[in-house]
Amino acid sequence: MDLTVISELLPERAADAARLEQLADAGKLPVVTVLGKFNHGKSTLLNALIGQGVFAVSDARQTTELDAFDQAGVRWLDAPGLDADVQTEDDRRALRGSWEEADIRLFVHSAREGELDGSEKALLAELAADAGHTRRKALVVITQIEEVGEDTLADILRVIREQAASLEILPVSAVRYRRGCEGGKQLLIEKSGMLALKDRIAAAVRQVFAARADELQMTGILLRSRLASAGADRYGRLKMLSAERNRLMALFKGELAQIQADIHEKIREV
Ligand SMILES: Nc1nc2c(ncn2[C@@H]2O[C@H](COP(=O)(O)OP(=O)(O)O)[C@@H](O)[C@H]2O)c(=O)[nH]1
Ligand SMILES: [Mg+2]
Repeated sequence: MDLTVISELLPERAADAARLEQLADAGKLPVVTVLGKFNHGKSTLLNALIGQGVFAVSDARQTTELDAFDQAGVRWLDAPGLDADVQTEDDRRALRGSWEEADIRLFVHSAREGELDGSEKALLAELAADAGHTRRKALVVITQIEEVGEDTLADILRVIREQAASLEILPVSAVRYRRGCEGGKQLLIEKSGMLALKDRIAAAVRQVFAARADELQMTGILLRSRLASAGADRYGRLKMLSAERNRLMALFKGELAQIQADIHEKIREV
């Protein structure tokens, strides 16, 4: 399929066309990315998952561009926060890039912030809709759980389960996990929730190539039918214009003949 045709005929499906380009690259590693507001622990979570301090962590806004790290057959992608400055071209491109490139999306929300806010709920709705038509995996990861008490955490999780009803929710603490690893404390590692998250991601990674094949097929079918109807619309408009042109032409010819007849009449009179 020629992708330039899609951007010409279906500008509203440009993101699907960009994703198709990604899917066409058979050698591409499974891509895992983080989504969510900044300062919710996205970069810290990625560092904990790969076991190295690769991505910049800070209280200030750090990630402005896509930052990737390949490890054990997976590409880990750090992206700017949901509240990134979308006025700047870099941020916009990075956000779009992480959305298009990623096979597995970790929606990150800090337990310290309580329930989800409006912009997070909107992003979750987008993720759920996307998962419906692409089968791309999205997991909700609640970070920094050691910062709130057990009861508070239970309350927050109950509300978020209602807010993100169709998605899996995994509570974690990257800090507990690091402490547990450094001190060889198995209980702390267990309580960090990170092993459960790692297992869940590994299972999703194993599904990536099958999911991509499905997505390629489904997106292909969707775009083909949209292109066909856009083409039919154009063909219909062309036929209408051509009929109108023929009508005007006939009218014009009739009038011309009339004028010629009038002139001949006048000449004969003279
Ligand atoms: N207590 C605690 N702090 C964390 C945890 N994860 C991240 N942080 C802190 O939260 C702040 C923002 O983290 P960062 O990973 O840069 O967030 P990002 O902007 O979403 O990438 C930093 O000061 C981190 O040290 C955690 O699990 N527990
Ligand atoms: Mg970050």
